[in-house]
Amino acid sequence: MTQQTELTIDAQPGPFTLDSTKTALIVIDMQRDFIEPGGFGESLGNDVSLLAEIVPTVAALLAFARGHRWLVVHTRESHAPDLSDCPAAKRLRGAPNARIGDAGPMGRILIRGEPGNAIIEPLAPLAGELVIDKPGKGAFYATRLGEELAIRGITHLVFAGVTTEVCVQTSMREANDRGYDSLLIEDATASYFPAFKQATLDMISSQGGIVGWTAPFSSLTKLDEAIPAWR
Ligand code: TIU
Repeated sequence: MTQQTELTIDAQPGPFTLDSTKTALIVIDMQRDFIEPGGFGESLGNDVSLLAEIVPTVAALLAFARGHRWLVVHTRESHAPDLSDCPAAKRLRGAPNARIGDAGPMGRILIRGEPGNAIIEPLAPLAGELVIDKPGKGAFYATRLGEELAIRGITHLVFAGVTTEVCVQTSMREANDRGYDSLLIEDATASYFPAFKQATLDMISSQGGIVGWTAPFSSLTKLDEAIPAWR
């Protein structure tokens, strides 16, 4: 049977309708530097254990996206080894002994190609999926993401990843300015600060969806349970 490509998802502030042939899942920065001890997240003074809790849900969301043949995009926050793409306004954050580019237990912090910069193994990209290295908080800033989406005719974006109020929210605001309709999966995103996560979810969907939509992952899976012939 032909797979139905249009899905309508229960979301805040209202239903989010997408066409799978024009949709991309954007998984933001699920890399060791943020999720494991010894990386950038910990160097900023954060408890990284909070972020690991979403890994099973992000893995299930990846499986859903692959099953529905969405374009899958993974981002990594990363910098060139010579730090030419890391302004002082960014590098001078964190504790003085553990800044971007400094040596850490997983290699140089937030540097492209270092062990700590890799996407965590349970969420590893598959062949054919896009991996975007981004020097900023937003996934569109100084990357080829916009061009990659445009040549594939993508109109709708589904977001997951970390952290909710920093790189995820920045990327969703960039997407909104560029004309994409965006949905954030609530239990597939995390922050070092749970109150910031909740505030961000509220900010995104308030004012009639001023930035986009939010929904729990169950709003997607219940669609497959209702019509198993889609799979
Ligand atoms: N510090 C923090 O919450 N986030 C970042 O620095 N980068 C991302 O959100 N990926």
